[in-house]
Amino acid sequence: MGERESADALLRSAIGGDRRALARLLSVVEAGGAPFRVIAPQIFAAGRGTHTVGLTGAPGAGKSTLTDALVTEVRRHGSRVAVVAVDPSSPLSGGAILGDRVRLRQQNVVDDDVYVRSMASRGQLGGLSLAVPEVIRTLDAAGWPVVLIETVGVGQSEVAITENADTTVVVLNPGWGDEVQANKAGLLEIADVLVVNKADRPGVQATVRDLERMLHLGKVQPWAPAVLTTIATDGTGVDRLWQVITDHQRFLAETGEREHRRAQRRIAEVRERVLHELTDVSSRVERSHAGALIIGALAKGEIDPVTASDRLIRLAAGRMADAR
Ligand SMILES: Nc1nc2c(ncn2[C@@H]2O[C@H](COP(=O)(O)OP(=O)(O)O)[C@@H](O)[C@H]2O)c(=O)[nH]1
Ligand SMILES: [Mg+2]
Repeated sequence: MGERESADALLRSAIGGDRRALARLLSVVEAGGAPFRVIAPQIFAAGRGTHTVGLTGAPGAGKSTLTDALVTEVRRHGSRVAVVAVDPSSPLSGGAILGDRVRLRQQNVVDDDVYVRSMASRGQLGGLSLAVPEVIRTLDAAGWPVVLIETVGVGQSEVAITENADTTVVVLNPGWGDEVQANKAGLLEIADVLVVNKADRPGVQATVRDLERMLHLGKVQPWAPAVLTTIATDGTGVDRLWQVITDHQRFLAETGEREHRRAQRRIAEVRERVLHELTDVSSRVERSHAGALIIGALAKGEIDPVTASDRLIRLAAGRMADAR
């Protein structure tokens, strides 16, 4: 059986509801290699338009706990739900360590209508930021209408990953100047929904007030980000959170904003992919025999940098032409 056939078969089985096939398919997708590339168009074509919700915020804010509470809430409404837990900062931690952080309650773990996938930045050809949208697409193709994406931190790459979501939920805590930090990190700008989690702790109302004040300073937008409070550990406020998330989904659909955003994201994604692949070709060419000769001549001052780069680009173009 050829690679194409097997990836095809995995996709068919995954679409048919086979979870083990889906897990293997996601590994093929994450690896980003040739078998993935041949089925990428089919995965795209099979997409039905899943609603993606990104949760971001500082480590310890309660994202994982809130994700589990949201899974429970989504299931209460009868919809299937997938969770993608992304850790861009950990190149080495495999699924086991990361998986441990997405600790769903037992009722969700055994639920056939809940699916969890952990991703670390390990081994992908295209890097994690290229793999995440493809993993989401694959879950979409496999019939998961809601995908929650949890990132572990608030760095640049985490924010970029959150931007793959239709609805971005920023999770903060009361007190400690969290709202100021979030503002500095640019989180208030990307938030469709702001959640002050750990509302069982002091300072909730002050934090909510500060956030609302900061939001009002921003420009008027057709969707005004809501500020909500939750206690993720006992589920308080999570029903309201899910309601606001679905309100946002409806807003996006009705205004045409959803398709607009998705199209913009696809364009940004392709730019990143092209850049990544050109960089990849460039470094492979540099390491090739012909490339090393050019670099050697450049190092010795026998040729100038412009000539060296022109020659390397010509080599790269030749390689790419051969590969197609
Ligand atoms: N008191 C309180 N603790 C919470 C709440 N939500 C989460 N926690 C606790 O905060 C800690 C970090 O939660 P976690 O979900 O792992 O945070 P993450 O790093 O953002 O994913 C855990 O010990 C949780 O039990 C809450 O609403 N109230
Ligand atoms: Mg977590």
